[in-house]
Amino acid sequence: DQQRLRFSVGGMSCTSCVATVEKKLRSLPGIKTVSVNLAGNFAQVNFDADKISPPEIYAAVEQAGFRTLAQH
Ligand code: 9UX
Repeated sequence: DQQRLRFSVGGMSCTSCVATVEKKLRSLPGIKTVSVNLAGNFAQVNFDADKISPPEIYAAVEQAGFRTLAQH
């Protein structure tokens, strides 16, 4: 099933940071759409829950050097 996930991303201070986060997210299996908001410090993805989970998505962004926090 496709699901939407929105989460805070800490440590993005420029458009290059945004590009890094977007590239990382797009490289993951099961990610369908990616939107990263610099001013709002958040990211939103649509993903296939059969292929990837939110903790795996957060871990990938953190491996790229940013902090994540789940949003409700
Ligand atoms: Mo440029 Mo963004 O060094 O943290 S990539 S500020």
